[in-house]
Amino acid sequence: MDQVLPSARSRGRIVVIGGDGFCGWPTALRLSADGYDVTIVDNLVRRRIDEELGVDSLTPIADLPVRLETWSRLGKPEIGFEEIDVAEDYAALRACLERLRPEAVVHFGEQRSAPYSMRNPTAKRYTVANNIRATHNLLCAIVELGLDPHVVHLGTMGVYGYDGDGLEIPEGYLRVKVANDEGDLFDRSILYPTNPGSVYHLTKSMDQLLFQYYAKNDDLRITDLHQGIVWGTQTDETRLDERLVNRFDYDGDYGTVLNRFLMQSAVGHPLTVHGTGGQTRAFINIADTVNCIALALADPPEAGDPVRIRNQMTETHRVRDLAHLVADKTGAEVALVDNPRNEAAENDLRVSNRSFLDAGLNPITLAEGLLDESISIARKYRDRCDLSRIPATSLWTERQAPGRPEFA
Ligand code: NAD
Ligand code: USQ
Repeated sequence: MDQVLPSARSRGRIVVIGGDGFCGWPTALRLSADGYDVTIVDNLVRRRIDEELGVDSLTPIADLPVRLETWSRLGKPEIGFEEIDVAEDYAALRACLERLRPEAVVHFGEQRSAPYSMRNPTAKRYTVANNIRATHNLLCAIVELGLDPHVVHLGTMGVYGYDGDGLEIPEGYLRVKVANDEGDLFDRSILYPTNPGSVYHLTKSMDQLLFQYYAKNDDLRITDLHQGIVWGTQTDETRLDERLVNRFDYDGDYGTVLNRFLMQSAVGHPLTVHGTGGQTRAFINIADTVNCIALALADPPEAGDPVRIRNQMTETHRVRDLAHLVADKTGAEVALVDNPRNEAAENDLRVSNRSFLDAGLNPITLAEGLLDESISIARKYRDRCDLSRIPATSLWTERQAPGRPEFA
């Protein structure tokens, strides 16, 4: 198969797996704007899951060919697209990598909703099969082809778990001392013990072991980004044309908490705080997601290095504090609803994000006006909201709904 040569001015070829999604689309545009030759690999399953759930992005997202044509018409470099299911079609993935021989692969291509992963046995099994096979197929194909791309994977803060007492979570590794029978102490650096809170988060914990093994055995160069909850919609590139607008999920499965609160305030729905709202989580704006990936790509590990793990988050907040922040800004009502999840009612959270700060990240925070942008987007498109899709109905355990047919 012919190999694709980079154009003269290219900073290198990058494959963005999952590049039609919420984080992948603005990242693909940013990397293209930065001068990389970008090819999106996606099987468009996320759009099909919307159909399955009977919901649509609050923003009217254009089909991927229209998105790509719009980008080219703005005079930007062409972005390639290959429709491949990387979990199911190993041969197509391998052929794509063989042809492109990318310098980097950014891997967003997984089922990313915790509630969706807990809906029923079918969704649990799909999430595990899709996510683990996607990651393993990528690593396996790179080794089979003898390639050496920098693999940048989107992991999650949720691998660390959320029943902490406020002790700072390090970036991936925990330094421990282990005693032998004589009581002599030995230093060890181990993967931070995982404590996933959903089947989805479990797959990200399992991904970590795949990365650890392939970095050790095959010298693959891997960065795993443990990302917090992403909020916001637009980036500098997606603002350029309405047909480039990013996805805005608001439904009970895919909508994440802050974007849901912003949208709920726009349609006059009470803000749906689960339980007491004492859950503390890590957050990052979508523009900083893109900034962090650019920074991670600029600083690849060497062959033989352990997996480089970076915590990709900029601030932590308690859910009820976010609800009151949005309520104070918009006049929305705050409602405490039964928590559909099996999670700690209250937790503290402190996270190190030292490596991105040291690399020059200047974090965008909730205080910086982008909340207003999200509120105005939510207001602009509120007529597209289906109020019946707002409640979160995926329950974590059978005991929360005994006899419910979908758990049978
Ligand atoms: P998304 O669902 O919007 O996008 C994922 C994309 O991957 C979709 O376009 C989907 O079609 C594609 N995809 C899924 N399985 C695939 C397969 N087998 N083959 C090819 N393509 C496939 O999700 P997102 O919000 O953009 O998240 C991207 C990544 O970032 C995920 O891995 C997620 O775990 C991680 N992440 C997201 C958040 C967040 O708040 N959105 C936070 C932390 C981490
Ligand atoms: N929550 C509410 N009300 C809502 C929605 C959520 O109180 O209407 C609560 C949840 O119970 C939970 C918290 O808010 O305690 C966060 O929920 P979320 O849906 O915003 O985020 P989560 O399920 O953790 O998943 C999201 C992304 C996932 C990513 C993860 C990062 O969907 O892909 O991995 O954020 S993290 O949370 O840091 O693990």
